[in-house]
Amino acid sequence: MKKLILSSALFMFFAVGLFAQHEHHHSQNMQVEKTANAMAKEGKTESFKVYGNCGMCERRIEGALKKVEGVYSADWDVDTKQLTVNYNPEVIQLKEIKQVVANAGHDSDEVRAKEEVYNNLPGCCQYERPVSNEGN
Ligand SMILES: [Cu+2]
Repeated sequence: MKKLILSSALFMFFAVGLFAQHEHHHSQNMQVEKTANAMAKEGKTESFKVYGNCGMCERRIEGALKKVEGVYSADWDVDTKQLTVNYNPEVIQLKEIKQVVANAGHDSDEVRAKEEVYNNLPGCCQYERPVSNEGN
């Protein structure tokens, strides 16, 4: 009887050991997977000028890009007027991102917002438009 207890205790010991090892291996795989996902999600970062005035503009610009597939992050700086976007170039092109921004009412170096969209912006947001890029 004592021998039986001892051998089942030994068995348990090994079983737990194997299980623990398996778990460890498993979590290591998960880590590798996570890292791969993070790499795929790293995207490309670009900055360009977007015309605007205030915090409302910031929310409008960033908010418009938040819903766009392939755009991981968007940050517009009210002081420098620089929009920094991190995106997946296999899903969306920079020009398309500028088009989304223009659709929200904001000119950039490449795409100009339509007159009626600009005119619909609140008064405080009606920035001085660049004269250099005639569009539409
Ligand atoms: Cu504004």
